[in-house]
Amino acid sequence: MEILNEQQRNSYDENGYLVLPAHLPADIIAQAHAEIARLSEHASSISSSDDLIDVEDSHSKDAPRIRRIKRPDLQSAFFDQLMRSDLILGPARDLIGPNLRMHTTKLNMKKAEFGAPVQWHQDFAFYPHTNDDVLAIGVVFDDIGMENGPLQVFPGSHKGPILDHHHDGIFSGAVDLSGAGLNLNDAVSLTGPAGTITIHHARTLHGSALNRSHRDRQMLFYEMMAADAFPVMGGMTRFESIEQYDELMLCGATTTQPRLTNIPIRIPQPQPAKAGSIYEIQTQSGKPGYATYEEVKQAT
Ligand SMILES: O=C(O)CCC(=O)C(=O)O
Repeated sequence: MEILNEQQRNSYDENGYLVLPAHLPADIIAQAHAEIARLSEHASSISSSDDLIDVEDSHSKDAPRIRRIKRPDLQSAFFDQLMRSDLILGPARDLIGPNLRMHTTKLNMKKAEFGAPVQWHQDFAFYPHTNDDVLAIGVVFDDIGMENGPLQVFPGSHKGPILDHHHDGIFSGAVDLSGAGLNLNDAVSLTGPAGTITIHHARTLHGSALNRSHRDRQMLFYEMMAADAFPVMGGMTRFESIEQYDELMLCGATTTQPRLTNIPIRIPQPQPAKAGSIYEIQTQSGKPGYATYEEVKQAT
């Protein structure tokens, strides 16, 4: 074990998530804020989402509202280096072994007053793999409390089925909690000071509410898997060749021998008409979930 102790690993195995409070030093958090400010400048030159930035429905060039900075590892050497540092890879190696491949990265901005919810889902519903040594590390850049949309998880849900993320036969990336027999009161909110990291298993059911508070909740997700977890056909992992796939290796050795384990999967097909970011996909779910900014505005 590099970073975690046995108790933390057992807790992850049991509950499907882990929180390491104040794991990153203050200078990294300060640099991250400067990088976020730099990458955010692009928003005032676009009127709708593009390859770099996903914008809120209420965005305009004059009043920019960023929902997500896409692939921060590609847009910023700083976020790429952070992903490859022992601060991030150490805990992942402790949980799923020495050979790690990146799936994707994203920086969910959840800005004060209007930052969008992410409806309940399991990552594995979007990208089923041959085994479930697949996880996401969330890096918290602002203090997160109950009021600014913490990541919420259902403990132990990573041991259950992949729930129904379809609507009218079309993949829509969201779960109806009560339809699945779940109660929001049983979810755990992952709060902590800036510098905290969260880790959740790809089968863990999770989501986060609209940020109506006066404080931003900027959180970057590094998603990765054991190198021998291969995407199952029809999932949303795209690569053109094995060479391109191997470029995603973060550490250790690649393989051409997928490890198959007896786990539940569902194929996220057919894809919805708007198959962009999770935010766009989930607008087509037709399922009850966290209130959106537009719904709250209409009600007040
Ligand atoms: O930002 C969040 O709270 C949830 C992120 C997430 O689950 C996602 O972007 O897929």
